[in-house]
Amino acid sequence: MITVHSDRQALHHSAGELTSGRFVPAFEQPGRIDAVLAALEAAALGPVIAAAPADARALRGVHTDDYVGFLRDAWTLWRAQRGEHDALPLNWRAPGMRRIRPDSIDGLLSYYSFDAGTPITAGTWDAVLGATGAVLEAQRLVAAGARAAFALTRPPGHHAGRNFYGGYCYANSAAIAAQAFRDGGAARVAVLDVDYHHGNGTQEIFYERADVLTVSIHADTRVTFPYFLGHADETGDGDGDGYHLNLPLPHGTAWNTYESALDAALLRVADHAPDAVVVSLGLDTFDGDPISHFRLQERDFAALGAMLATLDTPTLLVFEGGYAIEALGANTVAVLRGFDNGA
Ligand code: Q9C
Ligand code: ZN
Repeated sequence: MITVHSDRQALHHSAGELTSGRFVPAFEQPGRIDAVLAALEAAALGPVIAAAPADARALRGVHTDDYVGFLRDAWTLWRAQRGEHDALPLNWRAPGMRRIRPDSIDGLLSYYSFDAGTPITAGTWDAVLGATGAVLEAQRLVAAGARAAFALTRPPGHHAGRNFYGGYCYANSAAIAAQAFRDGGAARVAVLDVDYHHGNGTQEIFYERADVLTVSIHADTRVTFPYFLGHADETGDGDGDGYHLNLPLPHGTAWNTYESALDAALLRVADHAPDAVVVSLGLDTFDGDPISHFRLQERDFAALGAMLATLDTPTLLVFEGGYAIEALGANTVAVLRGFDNGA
């Protein structure tokens, strides 16, 4: 397995985040990538390459021009008005309020975000361009004939939609890669999201399209972030009707239940007959994850990787969540090894 990352990704490091009413050290932090890189190296899993950053235009296949402009300019505007500390929004539109784009930076943060747990820092934009460069380099390798590649990217992406950020995500790397496969001639693409959290951004981006099937296995959003999407009755709209599948699972889910959901997901993906598969690979389904409530073990991640390989389709694995830093490297290696052994 070849791994692609970017040194720029480390430039996004927030002082902390608002969680459960407290300001705490950020769970989504640069050490996550360092831990995985160290484990990949120790396991001699294959080549690791550092990609060049992407150009802002690379986001435009998936994100709106006004949103990309906001991401590019947000820190500069914030620093000028508010100072060197991380930028966070404080309020959102309620029903009955209007979607008018504000002129002030505080208003713009509110306009483009959906939570207060996703700070914009001095290095966020550079890190996003780094992650986008990495995922597109990995996508090119797969499009050029590699059986699979692993984009070791952060910040993660699957909560970011066409014109919004949240859930630690700013640009949707998996969606950008899926669109790149389409642009490169793939007729059908599937995005399979195995992060603990529902991939609301990916769902939103492709919801009205039949060419990109989206499937998400996640903690039931009746009890878990992001709450307002991810339910089993969401199956796509318009041309995309029937081309989205949500498989919500209860807190406490362990491998036996998870495996059944993964089986159903893989059947749906295979039925789509994709030319390429993009996996949103969150490792926060791990038993020891500090913000999640599933019970997967290291051996289960190996089984997950082997099951992904049974699709026998060119596969791009894109790193998403996973916050148990001490186990993150071993769990990631387990998925990639499982995949390689199953391929
Ligand atoms: N007390 C990803 O895994 N905060 N994002 C939840 C926990 C948001 C996770 C609050 C979690 C977002 C990519
Ligand atoms: Zn997650």
